[in-house]
Amino acid sequence: MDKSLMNEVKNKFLEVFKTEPLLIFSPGRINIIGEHTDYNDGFVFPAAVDKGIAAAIQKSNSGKCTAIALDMDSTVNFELDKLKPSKKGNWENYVFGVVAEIQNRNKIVGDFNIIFKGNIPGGAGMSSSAALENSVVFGLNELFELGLTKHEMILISQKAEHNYVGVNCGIMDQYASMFGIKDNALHLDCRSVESRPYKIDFKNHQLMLINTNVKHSLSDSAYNDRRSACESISELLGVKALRDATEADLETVIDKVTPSNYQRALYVIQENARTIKAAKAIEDNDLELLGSLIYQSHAGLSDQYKVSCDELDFLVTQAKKNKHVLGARMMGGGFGGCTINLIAKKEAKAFAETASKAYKNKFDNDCSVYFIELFQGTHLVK
Ligand code: GAF
Repeated sequence: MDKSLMNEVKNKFLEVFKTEPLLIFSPGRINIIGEHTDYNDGFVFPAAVDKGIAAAIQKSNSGKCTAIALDMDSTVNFELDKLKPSKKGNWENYVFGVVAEIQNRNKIVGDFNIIFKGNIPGGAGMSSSAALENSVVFGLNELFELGLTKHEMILISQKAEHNYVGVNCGIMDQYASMFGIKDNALHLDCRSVESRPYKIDFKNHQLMLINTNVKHSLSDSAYNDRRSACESISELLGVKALRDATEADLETVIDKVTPSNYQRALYVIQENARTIKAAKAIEDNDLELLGSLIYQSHAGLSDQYKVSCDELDFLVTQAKKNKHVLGARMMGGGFGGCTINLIAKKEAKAFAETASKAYKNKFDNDCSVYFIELFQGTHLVK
């Protein structure tokens, strides 16, 4: 975690509100494999990272609440009994949504001030949104002694995203950000919302992210469309979620679904199976197998689920040309953001340079490379 980021929000808080705040760090996440499986009650394999949101929060006695997003140099004042979603795309929806969802659970929140700043660029697919939601719910839970469990807090964050942000997300991002364990990835069953930690030590290999630095605008609507397609196919199959279906089950309705929805459902069923195999591959330290599952995941996301984009596909193609990259795929919701690469440590820098050059030539835009550490979930910083 970046201490200077934490100090910056703390100092700003002291300067603006003249009281000592509670400090919270809430991490973003990566996901090794298991994409678009969470809202199908399936398996995912995320980890919290050392990048995220630093927040300073304290009660307010000014009769109103103030939230300041330092990154955006933007301040919003609001009253707790007049909450409603702000314009689509505005950052304050993450804050308002969390407060509103806490109130919906008949918990009483008093006036508060919050200042936050992040070091994950928005749109990187590393879930700065879940990190922000979790920092708000975690901070309010501490401040007003709401007695919420971590599981309750992540459901509040998720509902805030559904009802105030307008993305019908699954539970992966909020879970990983809240429950992250240092040096571990979490093999999460999104039905039971329980995970098993896997210590991640790939010896001579490591995970590296490359951010395309693009986020194509259809991402939110396409996300919601994919989710409804999955739900309608589950209904047709008479199962609770696609996690309960097999490829053979899907074949029985082949004439009743569009070819594109058939491919989408097939992708989910296959990705869920890959995620279970990946856990075993990590356990066996079989990095070749893990890498090939990661490449297969990208192919599915791009060709079957259709949530990739030219920039992501290009970076994965670059990775495939380099024998030191065992696996690469788009990460997160898609239509931009990062690729995650499983690469030999001693070749990582060289590949990053080659891929960056090629990317610049092709798109006349820079990509960014992140070496991340797996970190603990949302917590108070003393
Ligand atoms: C986004 C969502 F928020 C997650 O819930 C998950 O569905 C992911 O896209 C795709 O795996 O990050």
